[in-house]
Amino acid sequence: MTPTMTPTTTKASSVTDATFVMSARSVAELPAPTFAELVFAGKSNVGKSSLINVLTGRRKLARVSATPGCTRGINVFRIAAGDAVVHFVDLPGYGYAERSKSERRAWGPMIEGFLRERVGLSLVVVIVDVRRGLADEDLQLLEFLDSLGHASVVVATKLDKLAPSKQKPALATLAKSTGRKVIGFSAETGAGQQELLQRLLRATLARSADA
Ligand SMILES: Nc1nc2c(ncn2[C@@H]2O[C@H](COP(=O)(O)OP(=O)(O)OP(=O)(O)O)[C@@H](O)[C@H]2O)c(=O)[nH]1
Ligand SMILES: [Mg+2]
Repeated sequence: MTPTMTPTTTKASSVTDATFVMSARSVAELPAPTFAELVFAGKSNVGKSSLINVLTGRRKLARVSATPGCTRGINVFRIAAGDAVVHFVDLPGYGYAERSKSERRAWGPMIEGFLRERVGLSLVVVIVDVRRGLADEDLQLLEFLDSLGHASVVVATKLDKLAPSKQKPALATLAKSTGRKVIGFSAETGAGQQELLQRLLRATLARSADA
């Protein structure tokens, strides 16, 4: 099935509806790729679920926890913004040592399978903690996305935890080491929210133009 999207404008930047669709334990369980998928990936506890809640304006849409490893399955949300309807996909975080061995072994193939197989995939948002910079897994993920030809954007979150004078240099360092644009973000202050929403909308429009 071809993913269908019918956005007609880039003006609308706010989410008008957001609902939880499902939590899948495997790629096979996921719904048919009817909607363009915007995917959120990154290390455990960086703030992926918090970012989804801020973007959608729903405080409790995605479960957030101070304990790493909160998001276990592939969580899918249906999001309406203006004329566009897309799926946000919250992936379980990587690099969480406390997971059981079998869970850690299952993570790689599940995410790899997801990134290889989902034909509706429009953009992968790779989220890093601005204070911690890039982990090996982040770089590997970015390389993997490039090899698959998937568009990606790096978001450096928890910006509020850095002194204002340190924010720009930290973002510049990340941009240099990833070789791509980095959007600074904070779930606490809402910084970067509009810029990221615009980027997500552009990705869905680009996809619908391709279809
Ligand atoms: N100060 C600050 N705290 C944040 C921000 N984003 C997330 N947090 C906190 O970081 C912790 C982890 O947030 P989550 O959104 O659950 O992180 P996650 O990446 O979804 O974590 P997993 O599902 O375990 O992979 C929570 O205690 C959040 O409140 C932010 O921008 N600023
Ligand atoms: Mg999470």
